[in-house]
Amino acid sequence: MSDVETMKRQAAALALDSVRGGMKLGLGTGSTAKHFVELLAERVAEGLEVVGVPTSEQTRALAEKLGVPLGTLDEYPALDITVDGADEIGPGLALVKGGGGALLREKIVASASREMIVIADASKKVETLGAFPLPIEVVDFGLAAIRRGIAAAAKAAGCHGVLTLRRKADGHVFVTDQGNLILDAAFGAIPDPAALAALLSNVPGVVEHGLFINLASRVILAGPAGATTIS
Ligand code: ABF
Repeated sequence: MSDVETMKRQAAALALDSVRGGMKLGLGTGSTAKHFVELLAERVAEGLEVVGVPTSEQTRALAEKLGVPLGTLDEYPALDITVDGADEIGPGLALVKGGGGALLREKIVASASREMIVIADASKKVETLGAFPLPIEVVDFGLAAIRRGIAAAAKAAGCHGVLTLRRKADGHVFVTDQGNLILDAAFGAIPDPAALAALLSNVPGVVEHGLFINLASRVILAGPAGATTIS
């Protein structure tokens, strides 16, 4: 396993320490969350009783394959803990998420959880959000008008940058698990994430965006010198 994968797994293992029998867990998406699902499955095989609610079809398939009992958010609308990765972690535990395209379900599941634990390698911590393009999930109607709405909202929050329609490696347009599209907004820097989040949420056609404000309760960051927890 590479050094960075070892760090991700270490962060995932530390998050697992917070899991108790009987808990209902939101299961995140991405390579770091994958480590958590794998470690959780080992504990389930040893007798730990939990129910997982996956944030993507990808995570559902992995958890099913590994034997983690699953339920839906309709069956379990109040979750104990969600453990998920992030693309950037900024001041105040504000996050950029959605590089994996699962931001909508991730945000719904995290919002339904008493606690959201973010696990990541130390490279994800930044002073200013925005170097990672911000994913914005939009409906498949009136894309040109939606782009204009997003640009105006971004300008009002002091952000400027190119919006790129996300495509898969084969060139086909990327479609989310909910059947929507993603515009990746290369702002470079987001001076006021909370303001941008509120403005983007008001743009007709924007289903959700990857700014997670006041959702993470704890971040476990694993670096070469060990892990630290920020809360
Ligand atoms: C999910 O996976 C996303 O919200 C985020 O985009 C991504 C992080 O992936 P990784 O853990 O592979 O860096 O958590």
